[in-house]
Amino acid sequence: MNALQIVTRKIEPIVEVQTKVIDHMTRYMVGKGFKWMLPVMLSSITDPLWPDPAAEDALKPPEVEVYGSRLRLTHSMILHKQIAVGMGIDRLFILSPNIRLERGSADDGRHAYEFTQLDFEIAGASMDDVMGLIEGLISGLFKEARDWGLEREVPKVRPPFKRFTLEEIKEEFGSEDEASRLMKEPFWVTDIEREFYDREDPERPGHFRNYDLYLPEGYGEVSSGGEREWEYEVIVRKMKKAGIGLDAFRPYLEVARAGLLRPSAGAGIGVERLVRYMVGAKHIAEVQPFPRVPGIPAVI
Ligand code: ASN
Repeated sequence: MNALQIVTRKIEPIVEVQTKVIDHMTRYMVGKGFKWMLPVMLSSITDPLWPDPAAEDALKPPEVEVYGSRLRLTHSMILHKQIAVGMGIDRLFILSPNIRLERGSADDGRHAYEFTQLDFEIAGASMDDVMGLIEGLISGLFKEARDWGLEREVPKVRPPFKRFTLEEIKEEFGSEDEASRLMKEPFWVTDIEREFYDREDPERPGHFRNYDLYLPEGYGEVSSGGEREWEYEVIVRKMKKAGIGLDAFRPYLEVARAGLLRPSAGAGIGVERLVRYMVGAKHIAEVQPFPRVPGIPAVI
Protein backbone atom coordinates (compact mmCIF):
# COMPACT_ATOMS: atom_id res chain seq x y z
CA MET A 1 0.00 0.00 0.00
CA ASN A 2 1.20 3.49 -0.79
CA ALA A 3 0.47 6.64 1.20
CA LEU A 4 -2.60 7.59 -0.86
CA GLN A 5 -4.10 4.07 -0.61
CA ILE A 6 -3.64 4.25 3.14
CA VAL A 7 -5.36 7.63 3.38
CA THR A 8 -8.31 6.78 1.11
CA ARG A 9 -9.24 3.49 2.84
CA LYS A 10 -12.61 3.34 4.62
CA ILE A 11 -11.23 3.31 8.16
CA GLU A 12 -13.51 5.73 10.04
CA PRO A 13 -16.26 3.16 10.92
CA ILE A 14 -13.56 0.85 12.31
CA VAL A 15 -12.10 3.62 14.46
CA GLU A 16 -15.64 4.20 15.74
CA VAL A 17 -15.89 0.54 16.81
CA GLN A 18 -12.43 0.81 18.37
CA THR A 19 -13.57 3.86 20.34
CA LYS A 20 -16.50 1.85 21.73
CA VAL A 21 -14.27 -1.12 22.56
CA ILE A 22 -11.72 1.05 24.42
CA ASP A 23 -14.52 2.99 26.12
CA HIS A 24 -16.08 -0.27 27.34
CA MET A 25 -12.79 -1.75 28.54
CA THR A 26 -11.57 1.34 30.40
CA ARG A 27 -14.98 1.96 32.03
CA TYR A 28 -15.00 -1.67 33.15
CA MET A 29 -11.52 -1.46 34.68
CA VAL A 30 -12.09 1.91 36.39
CA GLY A 31 -15.45 0.57 37.68
CA LYS A 32 -13.59 -2.37 39.24
CA GLY A 33 -11.29 -0.04 41.16
CA PHE A 34 -8.23 -0.18 38.89
CA LYS A 35 -5.81 2.76 38.74
CA TRP A 36 -5.05 3.96 35.21
CA MET A 37 -1.31 4.27 34.62
CA LEU A 38 0.38 5.80 31.59
CA PRO A 39 2.70 3.80 29.35
CA VAL A 40 6.45 3.47 29.50
CA MET A 41 7.98 3.20 26.03
CA LEU A 42 11.73 3.40 26.71
CA SER A 43 13.37 1.52 29.54
CA SER A 44 16.58 -0.22 30.55
CA ILE A 45 14.48 -3.41 30.89
CA THR A 46 11.68 -5.01 28.94
CA ASP A 47 9.88 -8.33 28.50
CA PRO A 48 12.29 -10.89 26.96
CA LEU A 49 9.33 -12.62 25.23
CA TRP A 50 11.41 -15.74 25.63
CA PRO A 51 11.11 -18.64 25.97
CA ASP A 52 7.77 -18.58 24.18
CA PRO A 53 6.41 -21.61 22.33
CA ALA A 54 4.44 -19.26 20.05
CA ALA A 55 7.56 -17.35 18.92
CA GLU A 56 9.81 -18.70 16.21
CA ASP A 57 12.87 -16.93 17.45
CA ALA A 58 14.04 -14.84 20.38
CA LEU A 59 13.19 -11.22 19.63
CA LYS A 60 15.65 -8.46 20.26
CA PRO A 61 13.97 -5.25 21.31
CA PRO A 62 15.16 -2.24 19.30
CA GLU A 63 17.45 -0.03 21.34
CA VAL A 64 17.86 3.71 21.41
CA GLU A 65 20.83 5.61 22.71
CA VAL A 66 19.53 8.04 25.35
CA TYR A 67 21.86 10.35 27.27
CA GLY A 68 24.70 7.91 26.86
CA SER A 69 22.83 4.73 27.90
CA ARG A 70 21.03 2.20 25.80
CA LEU A 71 17.31 1.98 26.42
CA ARG A 72 14.98 -0.62 24.95
CA LEU A 73 11.64 -0.04 23.23
CA THR A 74 8.80 -1.74 25.11
CA HIS A 75 8.01 -5.35 24.19
CA SER A 76 5.48 -5.36 27.02
CA MET A 77 5.20 -3.66 30.40
CA ILE A 78 5.06 -6.91 32.38
CA LEU A 79 8.15 -6.09 34.47
CA HIS A 80 6.95 -2.53 35.09
CA LYS A 81 3.55 -3.89 36.13
CA GLN A 82 5.19 -6.13 38.73
CA ILE A 83 7.34 -3.26 40.00
CA ALA A 84 4.29 -0.94 40.12
CA VAL A 85 2.51 -3.53 42.30
CA GLY A 86 5.67 -3.40 44.44
CA MET A 87 5.10 0.36 44.77
CA GLY A 88 1.74 -0.38 46.38
CA ILE A 89 -0.49 0.11 43.32
CA ASP A 90 -2.62 -2.95 43.94
CA ARG A 91 -4.87 -2.85 40.86
CA LEU A 92 -3.49 -1.15 37.78
CA PHE A 93 -3.98 -1.02 34.05
CA ILE A 94 -2.31 0.66 31.11
CA LEU A 95 -3.18 1.08 27.44
CA SER A 96 0.32 0.00 26.58
CA PRO A 97 1.90 0.45 23.12
CA ASN A 98 4.24 -2.43 22.33
CA ILE A 99 6.84 -2.86 19.59
CA ARG A 100 7.69 -6.44 18.59
CA LEU A 101 9.78 -6.98 15.49
CA GLU A 102 8.51 -10.50 14.90
CA ARG A 103 9.49 -12.49 11.87
CA GLY A 104 7.38 -14.86 9.85
CA SER A 105 4.06 -14.09 11.49
CA ALA A 106 2.51 -11.77 8.88
CA ASP A 107 0.29 -14.49 7.42
CA ASP A 108 -1.82 -15.45 10.42
CA GLY A 109 -3.68 -12.12 10.25
CA ARG A 110 -3.24 -11.24 13.90
CA HIS A 111 0.32 -9.97 14.17
CA ALA A 112 1.26 -6.31 13.95
CA TYR A 113 4.74 -5.17 14.94
CA GLU A 114 3.33 -2.14 16.72
CA PHE A 115 0.11 -2.56 18.67
CA THR A 116 -1.59 -1.64 21.94
CA GLN A 117 -2.66 -3.95 24.73
CA LEU A 118 -4.83 -3.23 27.71
CA ASP A 119 -2.35 -4.55 30.24
CA PHE A 120 -3.32 -5.03 33.89
CA GLU A 121 -2.03 -6.50 37.13
CA ILE A 122 -3.64 -7.28 40.50
CA ALA A 123 -1.79 -7.75 43.79
CA GLY A 124 -2.49 -11.06 45.50
CA ALA A 125 -4.79 -12.31 42.73
CA SER A 126 -5.16 -15.89 41.51
CA MET A 127 -5.61 -17.13 37.95
CA ASP A 128 -9.32 -17.68 38.66
CA ASP A 129 -9.67 -14.00 39.69
CA VAL A 130 -8.10 -12.78 36.45
CA MET A 131 -9.94 -15.23 34.20
CA GLY A 132 -13.25 -14.24 35.83
CA LEU A 133 -12.47 -10.55 35.34
CA ILE A 134 -11.69 -11.02 31.63
CA GLU A 135 -14.77 -13.19 31.13
CA GLY A 136 -16.90 -10.39 32.62
CA LEU A 137 -15.26 -7.82 30.35
CA ILE A 138 -15.64 -9.88 27.14
CA SER A 139 -19.19 -11.09 27.75
CA GLY A 140 -20.29 -7.54 28.67
CA LEU A 141 -18.60 -6.14 25.56
CA PHE A 142 -20.22 -8.69 23.24
CA LYS A 143 -23.61 -7.93 24.80
CA GLU A 144 -23.18 -4.16 24.46
CA ALA A 145 -21.96 -4.59 20.87
CA ARG A 146 -25.29 -6.04 19.80
CA ASP A 147 -26.61 -2.44 19.80
CA TRP A 148 -23.75 -1.06 17.73
CA GLY A 149 -25.12 -2.10 14.35
CA LEU A 150 -22.04 -4.17 13.53
CA GLU A 151 -21.94 -5.79 10.10
CA ARG A 152 -21.30 -9.19 11.69
CA GLU A 153 -22.83 -10.95 14.66
CA VAL A 154 -20.74 -11.58 17.76
CA PRO A 155 -21.86 -14.62 19.76
CA LYS A 156 -23.81 -14.43 23.00
CA VAL A 157 -21.35 -15.69 25.56
CA ARG A 158 -21.74 -16.47 29.19
CA PRO A 159 -18.99 -17.05 31.78
CA PRO A 160 -17.31 -19.31 32.64
CA PHE A 161 -15.64 -19.94 29.27
CA LYS A 162 -14.37 -23.45 28.48
CA ARG A 163 -10.88 -24.23 29.79
CA PHE A 164 -8.33 -26.56 28.23
CA THR A 165 -4.73 -27.17 29.16
CA LEU A 166 -2.31 -26.80 26.24
CA GLU A 167 -1.83 -30.56 26.38
CA GLU A 168 -5.58 -31.16 26.06
CA ILE A 169 -5.79 -28.76 23.12
CA LYS A 170 -2.99 -30.60 21.31
CA GLU A 171 -4.63 -33.96 21.91
CA GLU A 172 -8.12 -32.86 20.96
CA PHE A 173 -7.51 -30.34 18.15
CA GLY A 174 -3.84 -30.62 17.18
CA SER A 175 -3.12 -26.93 17.83
CA GLU A 176 -4.53 -23.80 19.46
CA ASP A 177 -5.22 -22.23 16.06
CA GLU A 178 -7.13 -25.30 14.87
CA ALA A 179 -9.19 -25.18 18.08
CA SER A 180 -9.89 -21.49 17.41
CA ARG A 181 -11.14 -22.37 13.90
CA LEU A 182 -13.52 -25.03 15.22
CA MET A 183 -14.84 -23.30 18.34
CA LYS A 184 -17.93 -21.08 18.34
CA GLU A 185 -17.14 -19.25 21.59
CA PRO A 186 -14.04 -17.83 23.29
CA PHE A 187 -12.05 -20.43 25.25
CA TRP A 188 -9.04 -20.63 27.57
CA VAL A 189 -5.74 -22.42 27.11
CA THR A 190 -3.80 -22.90 30.37
CA ASP A 191 -0.55 -24.41 31.62
CA ILE A 192 1.95 -23.13 29.04
CA GLU A 193 5.70 -23.28 29.67
CA ARG A 194 7.04 -19.84 28.70
CA GLU A 195 8.63 -16.63 30.11
CA PHE A 196 10.22 -16.78 33.58
CA TYR A 197 7.71 -14.38 35.15
CA ASP A 198 4.70 -16.73 34.75
CA ARG A 199 4.34 -18.83 37.86
CA GLU A 200 5.27 -22.49 37.97
CA ASP A 201 2.84 -24.41 40.15
CA PRO A 202 4.86 -25.16 43.30
CA GLU A 203 2.75 -28.26 43.91
CA ARG A 204 3.09 -29.53 40.34
CA PRO A 205 6.54 -28.61 38.99
CA GLY A 206 6.53 -28.52 35.19
CA HIS A 207 3.00 -27.04 35.20
CA PHE A 208 2.23 -23.34 34.97
CA ARG A 209 -0.47 -21.10 36.41
CA ASN A 210 -0.97 -19.07 33.25
CA TYR A 211 -3.69 -18.69 30.62
CA ASP A 212 -4.42 -17.40 27.13
CA LEU A 213 -7.86 -16.44 25.86
CA TYR A 214 -8.66 -17.49 22.29
CA LEU A 215 -11.38 -16.04 20.09
CA PRO A 216 -13.50 -18.39 17.95
CA GLU A 217 -13.82 -18.52 14.13
CA GLY A 218 -10.04 -18.74 13.69
CA TYR A 219 -9.30 -15.29 15.16
CA GLY A 220 -6.86 -16.86 17.61
CA GLU A 221 -5.24 -15.53 20.76
CA VAL A 222 -6.51 -12.21 22.11
CA SER A 223 -5.29 -12.22 25.70
CA SER A 224 -2.40 -13.68 27.62
CA GLY A 225 -1.46 -13.64 31.28
CA GLY A 226 -0.52 -15.50 34.40
CA GLU A 227 0.13 -15.58 38.08
CA ARG A 228 3.65 -14.28 38.64
CA GLU A 229 6.91 -15.33 40.20
CA TRP A 230 8.05 -12.80 42.79
CA GLU A 231 10.82 -14.59 44.70
CA TYR A 232 14.35 -13.62 43.67
CA GLU A 233 15.82 -17.14 43.79
CA VAL A 234 13.03 -18.60 41.68
CA ILE A 235 13.28 -15.80 39.11
CA VAL A 236 17.06 -16.19 38.79
CA ARG A 237 16.81 -19.98 38.52
CA LYS A 238 14.21 -19.72 35.74
CA MET A 239 16.15 -17.01 33.87
CA LYS A 240 19.30 -19.13 33.95
CA LYS A 241 17.38 -22.20 32.76
CA ALA A 242 16.06 -20.16 29.81
CA GLY A 243 19.56 -18.92 28.98
CA ILE A 244 18.61 -15.30 29.66
CA GLY A 245 21.46 -12.97 30.63
CA LEU A 246 20.80 -11.51 34.09
CA ASP A 247 22.59 -8.29 33.14
CA ALA A 248 19.73 -7.09 30.93
CA PHE A 249 17.38 -7.17 33.94
CA ARG A 250 19.57 -5.61 36.64
CA PRO A 251 17.12 -3.06 38.18
CA TYR A 252 14.29 -5.63 38.14
CA LEU A 253 16.48 -8.20 39.88
CA GLU A 254 17.62 -5.59 42.38
CA VAL A 255 13.98 -4.92 43.33
CA ALA A 256 13.30 -8.67 43.52
CA ARG A 257 16.38 -9.30 45.68
CA ALA A 258 15.25 -6.59 48.09
CA GLY A 259 11.99 -8.54 48.50
CA LEU A 260 9.93 -5.72 46.97
CA LEU A 261 8.08 -7.77 44.34
CA ARG A 262 4.76 -9.11 45.59
CA PRO A 263 2.56 -12.01 44.50
CA SER A 264 0.26 -10.85 41.71
CA ALA A 265 -1.54 -11.99 38.59
CA GLY A 266 -2.58 -10.17 35.47
CA ALA A 267 -2.94 -10.26 31.72
CA GLY A 268 -2.98 -8.17 28.58
CA ILE A 269 -5.78 -7.91 26.02
CA GLY A 270 -4.81 -7.02 22.46
CA VAL A 271 -6.88 -3.99 21.49
CA GLU A 272 -6.46 -4.27 17.70
CA ARG A 273 -7.04 -8.04 17.86
CA LEU A 274 -10.32 -7.49 19.68
CA VAL A 275 -11.37 -4.75 17.23
CA ARG A 276 -10.42 -7.02 14.29
CA TYR A 277 -12.76 -9.67 15.69
CA MET A 278 -15.61 -7.23 16.35
CA VAL A 279 -15.55 -5.91 12.79
CA GLY A 280 -14.69 -9.31 11.24
CA ALA A 281 -11.53 -8.08 9.47
CA LYS A 282 -9.27 -10.60 7.75
CA HIS A 283 -6.00 -8.98 8.78
CA ILE A 284 -5.18 -6.86 11.80
CA ALA A 285 -3.62 -4.25 9.47
CA GLU A 286 -7.14 -3.51 8.20
CA VAL A 287 -8.06 -2.04 11.59
CA GLN A 288 -4.84 -0.03 11.90
CA PRO A 289 -5.06 3.46 10.34
CA PHE A 290 -1.28 3.18 10.00
CA PRO A 291 -0.65 -0.54 9.27
CA ARG A 292 2.31 -2.31 10.87
CA VAL A 293 2.62 -5.66 9.11
CA PRO A 294 5.61 -7.83 10.11
CA GLY A 295 8.21 -7.93 7.37
CA ILE A 296 6.89 -4.79 5.63
CA PRO A 297 8.30 -1.38 6.53
CA ALA A 298 5.74 1.23 7.52
CA VAL A 299 4.81 3.73 4.77
CA ILE A 300 3.45 6.38 7.12
N1 ASN B 1 0.69 -8.71 28.98
C1 ASN B 1 1.23 -10.03 29.19
C2 ASN B 1 0.99 -10.46 30.63
O1 ASN B 1 0.43 -9.70 31.40
C3 ASN B 1 2.70 -10.09 28.88
C4 ASN B 1 2.99 -9.90 27.42
O2 ASN B 1 2.37 -9.13 26.72
N2 ASN B 1 3.99 -10.59 26.91
O3 ASN B 1 1.33 -11.58 30.97
